[in-house]
Amino acid sequence: MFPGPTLHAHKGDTLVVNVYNHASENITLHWHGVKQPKSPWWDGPEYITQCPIKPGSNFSYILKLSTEEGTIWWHAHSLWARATVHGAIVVYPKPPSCYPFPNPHGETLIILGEWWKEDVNQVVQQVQAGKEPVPSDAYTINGQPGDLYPCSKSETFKMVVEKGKTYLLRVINSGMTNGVFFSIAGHRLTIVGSDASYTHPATFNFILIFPGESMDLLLHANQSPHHLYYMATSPFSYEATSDIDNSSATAILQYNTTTHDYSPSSSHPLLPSFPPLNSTMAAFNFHSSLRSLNSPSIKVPRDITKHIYITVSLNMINNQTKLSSSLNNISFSNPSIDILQAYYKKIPRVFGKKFPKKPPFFFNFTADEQPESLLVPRKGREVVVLEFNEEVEIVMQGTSMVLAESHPMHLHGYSFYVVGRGFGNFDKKRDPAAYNLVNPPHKNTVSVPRNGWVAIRFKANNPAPIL
Ligand SMILES: [Cu+2]
Repeated sequence: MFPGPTLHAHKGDTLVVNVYNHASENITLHWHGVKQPKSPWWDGPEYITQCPIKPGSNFSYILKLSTEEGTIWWHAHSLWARATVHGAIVVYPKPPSCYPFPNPHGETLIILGEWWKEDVNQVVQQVQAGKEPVPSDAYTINGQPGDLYPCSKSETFKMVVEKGKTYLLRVINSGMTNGVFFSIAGHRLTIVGSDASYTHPATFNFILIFPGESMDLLLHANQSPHHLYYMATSPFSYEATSDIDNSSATAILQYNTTTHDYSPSSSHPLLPSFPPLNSTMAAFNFHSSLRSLNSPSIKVPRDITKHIYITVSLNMINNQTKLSSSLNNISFSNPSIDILQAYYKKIPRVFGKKFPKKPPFFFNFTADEQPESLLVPRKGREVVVLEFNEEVEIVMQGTSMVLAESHPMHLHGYSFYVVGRGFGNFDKKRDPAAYNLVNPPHKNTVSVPRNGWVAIRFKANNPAPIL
């Protein structure tokens, strides 16, 4: 089954998931966007909160849902197994409460993915060897690449709608490498939620969704029922088209009254259009326009007692032969025991508590040329220690070391408010004045703009070692 099974729950439920590893390699599962209040043992990242589940053995996860409402997902958290081992978690409002929008006529899951013909273990070996991964061979919508690829078409995903009705699309990007645009020909999409928090409704011709993000969209079936429409996804990237998978996956939107049913060989559905592949401004404008739904539950931290400023870079190690990413110039190296256990049992020398709260070197992070002397990061396993209930701001600063790209960043155990973003180097005197502290989006995954920065805030009320 690909994608994997969907978990359905109501807000506040607790789920128990027994995972049997019938595969031939180690695996863990992570419940992406489930905050797991005070129960980090079941969060899932390999070597952070647990050792992997070995082939032939099993592990029971307890998923504690709390404030999440909307769409999140689960995925393997062991190397690149996530590419094929993932599925959705749909969290409905707890009755008698209901959606903050008119009840849709129907709901459809749209899981966007990325497919390699070669074994992803081979691909990840290249990454571990410090090379760029080979581009994927296809993007997928609910497991199928669709008509624009020279392969099987009969199982292309098809959604049938009734004219005049509204549908809720729960879109997840489970891909490995880049953000993707998603759009449906002839139809506009109204975003009403993201990362299991509601958003102020806003209508777009396309959305941009990064790996790890989810977006809940209302689709109004208000176009001519006599056409077939493609829904399509294609990449957003600043890399050369030769270095990425620059193809598009498609699925079909069809009205139930249409006189001609979809057939891969004879139908010619309408195609949506997208911004250019590298349209950094389209990305920036889309993400900047997201707002939380006005509700009494918006509590943007205003008494920040910990400011953390982190550079997010791609670096070179091993005499400049290997790529290695870093945060504040530290490249994480896997421990032999998981960090949570080391913390709990007070095992020394597994991790340090000295993750720098600001970059060790200040330079023009986003300049066209960077000094070679800064190319090499140090290796380490350092954590930031937060006081319980303190209010934290993290500014993530993209750099142009090796390659300037937008990087998705994700926090476990929390959703955070995205209070600001901008291009260039973050200016702590000027930029905070423009923060949105009224209705910023509440997210668990955010992209750092290419050659720019993003500022997030949260209250540290979920004690645990988190990633
Ligand atoms: Cu996660």
